[in-house]
Amino acid sequence: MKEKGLPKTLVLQQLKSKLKEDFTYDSGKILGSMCTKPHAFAKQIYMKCLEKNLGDPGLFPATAELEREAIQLLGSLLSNPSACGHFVSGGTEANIMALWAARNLSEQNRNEVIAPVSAHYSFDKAANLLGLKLVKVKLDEQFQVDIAAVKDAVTSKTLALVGVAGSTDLGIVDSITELSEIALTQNLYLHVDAAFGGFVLPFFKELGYPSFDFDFKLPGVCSITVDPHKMGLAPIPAGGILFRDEAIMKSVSVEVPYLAGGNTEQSTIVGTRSGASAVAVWALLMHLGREGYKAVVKRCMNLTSKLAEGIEKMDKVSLVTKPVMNIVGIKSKVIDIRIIAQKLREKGWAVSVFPKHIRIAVMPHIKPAHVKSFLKDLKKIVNENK
Ligand code: 0PR
Repeated sequence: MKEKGLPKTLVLQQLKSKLKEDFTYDSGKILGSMCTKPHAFAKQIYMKCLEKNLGDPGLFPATAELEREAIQLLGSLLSNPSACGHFVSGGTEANIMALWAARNLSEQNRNEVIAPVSAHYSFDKAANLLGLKLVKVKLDEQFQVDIAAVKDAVTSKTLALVGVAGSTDLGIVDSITELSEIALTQNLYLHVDAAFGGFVLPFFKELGYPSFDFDFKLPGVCSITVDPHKMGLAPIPAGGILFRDEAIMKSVSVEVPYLAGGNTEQSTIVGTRSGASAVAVWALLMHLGREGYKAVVKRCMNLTSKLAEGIEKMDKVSLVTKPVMNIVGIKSKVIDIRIIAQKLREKGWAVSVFPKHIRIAVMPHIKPAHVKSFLKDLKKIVNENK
């Protein structure tokens, strides 16, 4: 650090030039992200609440109450208005918290968690941190977790099952109904990772898309990850962890007796935590309502169909599978997918590259013109390749 500070104008100038390297959502070039441009109203609220700290609810009881209300609103979206939980830094922390609770509630001799190979890498982190063994099971032909393989993997050491409702690579929804049945009969904890799907799937029935049971409606589901900073349009950081009831959440709580407001129980990994995130989510849920979010999903799904149709018409590339939600997988039998991604990058497009396919997340910041222009560039790249 320099001894003497610089005038604000100079710092701003430097900052402007340094930040130029970053991609922007407005450019429409970010096709591989599960985050999006935060809603303007949420941004406005967030800015108002920068000093709010949910780590000390005795100082900010109103903020803590708004978090509770927002969690209940999300709970009602996921078929359980009496769900409890927290807004955390993201899906990673939410998934860690779920396995933390599962481990604390289980008998001591159990240390295995069964998850599909499609589960997000945050479960590897969670298992590592918590001293658990992650048993990964294969997928079936529809890219859903193979239920027979899950049943085979259950042992006397199993403590939890993980199901994904909107997989990171393809947006696939596992058969949570069947996982719930296994969890109930075998007395196992079931966590559903709906970090992405939690703000998408609840609207499918009304929108006329094939719908899935994945939430607390299923009696075996103990917790759900649902991230406002993905399809919820909230500013980062806003992950969400919802537990079916207090008893589950209490398994990870510690007493913090010395804070203002007296005895406080804290059931998060971190202490100091953004109140602005929680208030912004509350405001957005109130402002958009079911109708607002449904419209966002409808737009993204319509655009997903346009993108998928465009890919289907092309030679040399094809869809990995018909998109279930607003995530599209593009594969090629003749061209290395990495080369296609590299050429796309040279044309300014940022996509995600999985071992066998390119992933596009058709997020709210993507407009029809962006999809059109992407398809044009992709066609050119594919045709140029000998
Ligand atoms: N669960 C699922 C199903 C996910 O897809 C992700 C992340 C997580 C949990 C973890 O969420 P956090 O990243 O909030 O901890 N999914 C995206 C991915 O890994 C995250 C992402 C977001 C990637 C924005 C890129 C990006 O620009 O692909």
